[in-house]
Amino acid sequence: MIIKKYVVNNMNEAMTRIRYELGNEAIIISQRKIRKKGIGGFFSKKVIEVTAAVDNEGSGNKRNTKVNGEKKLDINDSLEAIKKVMNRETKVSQKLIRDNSIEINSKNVDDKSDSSESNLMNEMNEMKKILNTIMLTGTNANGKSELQEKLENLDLNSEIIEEVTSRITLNKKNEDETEKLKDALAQMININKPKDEHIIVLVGPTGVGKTTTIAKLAGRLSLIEKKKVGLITVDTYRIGAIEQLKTYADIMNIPFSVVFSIKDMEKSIEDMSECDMILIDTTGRSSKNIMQISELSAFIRKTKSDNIHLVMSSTTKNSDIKTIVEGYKVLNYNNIIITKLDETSTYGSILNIMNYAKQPLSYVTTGQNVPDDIKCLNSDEIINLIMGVETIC
Ligand SMILES: Nc1nc2c(ncn2[C@@H]2O[C@H](COP(=O)(O)OP(=O)(O)OP(=O)(O)O)[C@@H](O)[C@H]2O)c(=O)[nH]1
Ligand SMILES: [Mg+2]
Repeated sequence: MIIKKYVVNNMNEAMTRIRYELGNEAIIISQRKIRKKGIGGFFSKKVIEVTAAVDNEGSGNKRNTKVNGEKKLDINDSLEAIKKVMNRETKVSQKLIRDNSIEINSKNVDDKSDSSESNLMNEMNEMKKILNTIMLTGTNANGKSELQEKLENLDLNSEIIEEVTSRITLNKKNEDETEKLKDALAQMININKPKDEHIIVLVGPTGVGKTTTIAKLAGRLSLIEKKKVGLITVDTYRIGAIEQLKTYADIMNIPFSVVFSIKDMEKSIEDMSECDMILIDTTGRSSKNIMQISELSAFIRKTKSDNIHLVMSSTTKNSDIKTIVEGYKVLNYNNIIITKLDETSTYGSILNIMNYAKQPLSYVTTGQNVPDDIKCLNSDEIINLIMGVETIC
């Protein structure tokens, strides 16, 4: 059996498309007015969603959909179940199908007792739920589900798409697609509301915004929260790196120190013992360069900090995220900062990074302005960004 959902402006359009695509044998299983929900469809005008089916047994067109690892949803099996429900209530079903509707009310089933009427309603509601799941997760002509295509457009990677699809399929709540998607995303988001830790170290690839983020944090803590903040850099590698952070320290009038060797680290931290917080900037390194990363690791161990934030740009290619996140694991980072949200228009990378790093998100940065362009986002804000409901300009 082939089952297809059409979103059309009127029933004429639906009938034309159904006859053309599925043939004269096709039956209409349901029709309902919807406001095109889901990603990008908020506030749009009402359309009709028509679900039609045609029996093509023997065509060998049996399709399975991977739902969750080994568990598979067989569309044909599910449709068989639906057919059984429909056959059991032959008279009513046939009348409803002739009317192109499964919207049942008491007038349609006058000849039925109250209990059989409510049984029928329950079964039909079950059927609707099964159909919704099939339409959402079953494959279309491109071999992809409607949901999969939507999630790909949000720039989510294939592992996350599989996990989201699985969570939605297993979600038995009576919610629409958007709510189920929100639920699935919420379960996968991990946030760490930053506490006032004594020593904070930022690590990450070159150019992601570590130094700028340190300056933003220093500005926020010293100028707004009136804390005593000290800055340390171990970046003696890049020309101009010391000057860059020193300039911010001078503007904010806060202590600043450069650590050239591992043994200098303890001394610099001791010199800042009066500070409430010490922010340590590090050299940007390629995660593939094991030598450089282990050199950095020696500096970080000396700080005795257990607040290591991995800084990553939201513009990082999906294929590179895993390499970076894995390469930096030796530094034992326990927070993630995602920068440059203003430079992208899809925010799936937030979830991609969090999912690979398996560490909570502490901050995001949203522009070059020091100290303004840094934020702690809550779960709803992240979901809205990922789903394209909100954006950062
Ligand atoms: N658009 C945008 N640019 C940013 C953001 N954060 C930092 N930048 C810019 O990114 C560039 C690199 O920033 P840095 O702070 O020097 O990056 P870094 O990670 O310290 O770089 P290295 O020390 O060389 O590894 C600068 O031009 C920053 O202004 C942000 O949130 N949005
Ligand atoms: Mg830097």
